[in-house]
Amino acid sequence: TNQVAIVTGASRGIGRAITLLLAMQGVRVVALARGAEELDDVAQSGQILPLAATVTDEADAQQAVDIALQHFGRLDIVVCNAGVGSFNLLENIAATDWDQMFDVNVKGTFLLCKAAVPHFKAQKRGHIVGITSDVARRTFEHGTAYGASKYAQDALLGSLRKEVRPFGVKVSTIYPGLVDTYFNNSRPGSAEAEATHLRPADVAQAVRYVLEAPAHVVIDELMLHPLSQEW
Ligand code: NJP
Repeated sequence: TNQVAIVTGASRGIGRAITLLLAMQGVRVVALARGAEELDDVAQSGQILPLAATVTDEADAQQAVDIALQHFGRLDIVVCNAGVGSFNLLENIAATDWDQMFDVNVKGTFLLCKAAVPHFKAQKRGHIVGITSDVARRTFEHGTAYGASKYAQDALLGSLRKEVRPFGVKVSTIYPGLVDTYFNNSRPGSAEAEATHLRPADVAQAVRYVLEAPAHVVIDELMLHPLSQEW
């Protein structure tokens, strides 16, 4: 494959696993995160171009698209993965935390899609993959802010799917359950998480699967959970 992707939230967790799996398959990746220096060790192959940027800034999102086109000469895939969450009773959620969840999870997805879609429509091809959450499809205590942001991100992607389909552009939404990452100040790799959580690589395989669908097939939605998780 000669393809080029942008992956957001690529420094850690799920985004890093997606970046590494795509690179292993020969996809060249603009790997966007605020802490892109965490990718320095894997950037040497030349397959991965770390980009220190924030998904919440419109100019940064546009820069990611411009760099893909200038440095690698094309853009085929964007993976909107960057996300943050904090969990509490509604009355204990700081308004600043609410804003951050909506800025990163919803506006971040919006801004990268906004930058990439004109290019995808013009070339009549492209694939947008959104990493949302199973909580885009269920409600839970302590999830008023995070859950609302994931429902919003999911609605954005679902609406966009209808807008771009006539142009041959695909939107696939991935809904993971619990994943063993740095999310919400976790420390991945514990023995307990082995049984109760997906690995970041499991979600990366789901992304690979939707990307490998034949040209005439779009996998609209894909949900995955650890077998132990009731949801
Ligand atoms: O989280 P974590 P995950 N601009 O904390 C980046 C969803 N999800 O891999 O900027 C650009 O290990 C941050 O990089 P940095 C979740 O909602 C998770 O679990 O350097 N990047 C880091 O690379 C999210 O959408 C679970 O700090 C920004 C990455 O995001 C996605 O999976 C369950 C950024 C976060 O890595 C990946 O989360 C589920 C910004 N402004 C859905 N802010 C789960 N873990 O259980 C943050 O259903 N990042």
